[in-house]
Amino acid sequence: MSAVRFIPRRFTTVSRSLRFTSSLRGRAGVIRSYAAAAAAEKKNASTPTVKLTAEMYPEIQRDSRFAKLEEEDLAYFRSFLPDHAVVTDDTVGFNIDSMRKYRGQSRLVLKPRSTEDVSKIMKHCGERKLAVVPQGGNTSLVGGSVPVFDEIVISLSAMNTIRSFDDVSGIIVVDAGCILESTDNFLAEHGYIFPLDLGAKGSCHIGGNVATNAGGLRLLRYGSLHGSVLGIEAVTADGTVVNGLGKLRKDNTGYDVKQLFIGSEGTLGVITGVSVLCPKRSSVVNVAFFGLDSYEKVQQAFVRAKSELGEILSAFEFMDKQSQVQVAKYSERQKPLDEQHNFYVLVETSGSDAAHDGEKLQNYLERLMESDLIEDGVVAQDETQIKSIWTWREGIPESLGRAGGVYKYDVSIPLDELYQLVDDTRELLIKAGYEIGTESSNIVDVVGYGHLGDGNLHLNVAIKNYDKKIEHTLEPWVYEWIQKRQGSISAEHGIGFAKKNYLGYSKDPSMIKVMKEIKQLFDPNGILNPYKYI
Ligand code: FAD
Ligand code: 2HG
Ligand code: ZN
Repeated sequence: MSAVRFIPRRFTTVSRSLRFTSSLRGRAGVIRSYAAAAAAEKKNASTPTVKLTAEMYPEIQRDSRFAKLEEEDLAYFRSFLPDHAVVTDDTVGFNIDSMRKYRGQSRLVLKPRSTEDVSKIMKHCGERKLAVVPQGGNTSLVGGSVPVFDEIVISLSAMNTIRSFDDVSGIIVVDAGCILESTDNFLAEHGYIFPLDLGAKGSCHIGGNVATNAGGLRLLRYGSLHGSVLGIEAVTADGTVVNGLGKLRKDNTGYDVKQLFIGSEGTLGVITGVSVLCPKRSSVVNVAFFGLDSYEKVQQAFVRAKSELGEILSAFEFMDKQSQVQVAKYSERQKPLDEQHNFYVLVETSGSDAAHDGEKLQNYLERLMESDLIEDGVVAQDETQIKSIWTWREGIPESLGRAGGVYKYDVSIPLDELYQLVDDTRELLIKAGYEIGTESSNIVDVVGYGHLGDGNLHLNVAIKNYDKKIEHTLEPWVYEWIQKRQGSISAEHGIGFAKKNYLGYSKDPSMIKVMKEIKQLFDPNGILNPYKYI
């Protein structure tokens, strides 16, 4: 790649503004601190620092309809699973979530190796009324992936085989436990790309992605998993294998049952296999990162990106100044720009003609500069710089969690009011008497960023210690704010434990009734991921 491809007026190249070193980490690095946190917790298992969910939320009681695990159950699981797949002594990392906000008390983690194993497990649990939690990479941001009480964890981590790939159609069939990044690396070797990308890619599973209907960084380009997932194989509460692992783009024969599993968060069945339509990987990718002084200008830059970059636009991420301050504080990475701008945008193009795409991006950036929409920016000159800028963006959630914890709100609101929620939240907390960002205050900052192209804001209130008083100041106030604007209280992370009581702020009672009927049909005893969702 040539040294300097785009130098719009007042634009600096990344290579000039940043001193890149060979120690730049890959994008998977984002999630490693969570793994480190879980490892630290394991070492310190006798005095864990994450409080039990049951203690934090004493209003939730264990459901007495569920049986308690007995020696006979363990003996049964050991009759068909190898010893290392029946984990009873090292369950801490499976009980604590990635935000270190929730902690269950499961004494058993099962690691099935096949759909048949899952079916046997579920048949037994169904008959015995033993509650279970399907778990993928445990990167959930809503407390969905960890037990609340003593539910058995069914970890899909040992089911990680790519079952088939057709390099004409681009259709891949995978075990649910395949890690997103590994699957994407496999596809890259064949010139294809997985139609989903997110900061937790190094840990999250395809099954978990489908179970949460994950959105991520390129939904703008590739759409939702409701479109790209072609088939699902899942095991329901009584051990029945629902075989819907079709590989057809078009199939109008009856109800599209697989759609129910997409976004069901482990409440309807354990997903064991998934077939996905993957697009061709773009041969030319460009990334620019620029600073703007107002949210109004961010919106204008987005509208112009849609018309001026058109079909090559593949991501449009926005971030506020506070987010940059936090990443800069905790990250050893090189910053793309200093923190003097009020807002930042990462724009990515993906296409196949270097000259055409480069010219389009350069023209777009120059026109934005001429219209005084952007103040300063950088354009990546090679793949390392592209990765580095993306890593910076993807590092925001991790950096925000460094001080202790984060109250996270993942919302969809009409674009014109999207950022207003961040300002209003800050004002709410100040009026309630909280100090923000001082040495002695528990609240570190109130931050907004997200997938502007999808109308999705991540409001994060970073704190040193989880505090019920702060939580009650924020909730249900945030959800009421969303409801008034007919927004969604969960744009991409799901409902899990965190938002279970607030579904009504986004869903009509008639819809919730149908959801409960569907749950009853698939899981009449409610053993699949209880205390969550509905
Ligand atoms: P887990 O966290 O293990 O589980 C999530 C839920 O799915 C749980 O309810 C669980 O019971 C259920 N589940 C998991 N596997 C199965 C299965 N095989 N069958 C049935 N149910 C199952 N999310 C986004 O949408 N967009 C983002 O950009 C994004 N970025 C993130 C960045 C970071 C740093 C982190 C930590 C998280 C991010 N997330 C994002 C949230 C999370 O990564 C996604 O929700 C992801 O899809 C969860 O996958 P997982 O394998 O870790 O599932
Ligand atoms: C992202 O877009 C993820 O980075 C995580 O969805 C957002 O942590 C969050 O709030
Ligand atoms: Zn997101």
